[in-house]
Amino acid sequence: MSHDPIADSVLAFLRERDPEAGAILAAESERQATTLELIASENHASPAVMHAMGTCFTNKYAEGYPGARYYGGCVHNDSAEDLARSRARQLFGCQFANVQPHSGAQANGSVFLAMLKPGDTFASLVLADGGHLSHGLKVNLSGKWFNPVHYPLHYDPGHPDFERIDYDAVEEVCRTHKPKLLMCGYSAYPRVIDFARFREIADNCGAVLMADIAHIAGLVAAGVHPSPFPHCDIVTTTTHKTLRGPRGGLIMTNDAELAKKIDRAVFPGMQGGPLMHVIFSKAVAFGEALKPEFRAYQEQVVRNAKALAAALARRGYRMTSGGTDNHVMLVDLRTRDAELTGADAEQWLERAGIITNKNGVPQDPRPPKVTSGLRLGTPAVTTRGLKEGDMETVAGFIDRVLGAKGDDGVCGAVREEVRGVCGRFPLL
Ligand code: DSN
Repeated sequence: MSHDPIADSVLAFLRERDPEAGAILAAESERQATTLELIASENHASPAVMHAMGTCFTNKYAEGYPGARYYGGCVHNDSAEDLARSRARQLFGCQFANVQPHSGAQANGSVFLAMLKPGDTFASLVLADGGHLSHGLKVNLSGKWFNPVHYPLHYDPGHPDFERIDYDAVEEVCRTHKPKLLMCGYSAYPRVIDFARFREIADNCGAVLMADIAHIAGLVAAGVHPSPFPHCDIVTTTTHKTLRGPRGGLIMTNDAELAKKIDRAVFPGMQGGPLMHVIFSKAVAFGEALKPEFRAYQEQVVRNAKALAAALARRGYRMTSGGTDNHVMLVDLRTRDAELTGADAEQWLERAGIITNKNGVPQDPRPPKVTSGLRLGTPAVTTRGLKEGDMETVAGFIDRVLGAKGDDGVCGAVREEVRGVCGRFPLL
């Protein structure tokens, strides 16, 4: 038996038919059930969302869009995709939604394909400051085929907006480089994004304004972070982070002409057959997100993040930008211990059952595989039911492990206590 009913129902089939695969699933199920997941981009999807993915919709080719497919037999696939699209529109208050992108990177790539020609300039925040690899990293298609220019944060520690977006500098970068597309929305940025200010800047330089809200989508859907609509022309997101759906992407707009370009870019431009089982599951997840309890969940995510940041700050850790407004925090480990690296911290914490990811802090002198920071987020532990008071306990676990520099005995002792917390806050 594993620790969750979804895995158990699959294991019932695999036990005899494919025990080798079954053993891998049982182990992953056990790992998720008995560890505290603090990776800001991960979550625990509901049984309904996970079950919806494991259905006969995986058997179907449905290239095209509802009512205009290239294959027969799509009648119920049309219903599933229409349901997902209409719920996405309702959730985010917009007029057009494309639910086919397989991932956030594919959603962003589709927007580039729709809006830019190779060599065109776009403006974004660089990965090292909290952006994403699909926002112009040189090794990614976005950086190889297009011309990214990056706007800065405030890097002066004496500035009141230290490590927050320098909106005047965004304006300056856009005035100088005249990007065709201006991107906002980030993967490691703990503060509220001023979409209205980005709109003004985009208007001043004639750029299309795109927001990648992959991290904050759940907060936006619940009204806990300001919406990119009506300010942004195009909004992309993933569906599996704070939104707590299946792994996938989504693109939205209020502009009918842009919607047509985006649809053509996703299919046939970027992708072939849509993952209909995932689209069906997206519909289920969006239905969950439309319920009042989803707002309460997102409010708790933010309260927990603030509590965890404060509890770590009391133990000598510096949060970049001084704290968090959303679900994520970037912990600068050097204030606790100048020698401590993100790579070591990630490994030591994993041995204690606390799952995190190393992450550069702005202007980090260490390389990306080492880093001086840890990125922490509260969506997954909040799904388990942990509250503000429990964040003090979690901060204490983290500090014991890092203070002892990953000592085996300390990691082992914390591992047992983490199992205890997981037992008190079970999944599903
Ligand atoms: N890898 C995701 C994250 O962790 O933020 C973004 O794609």
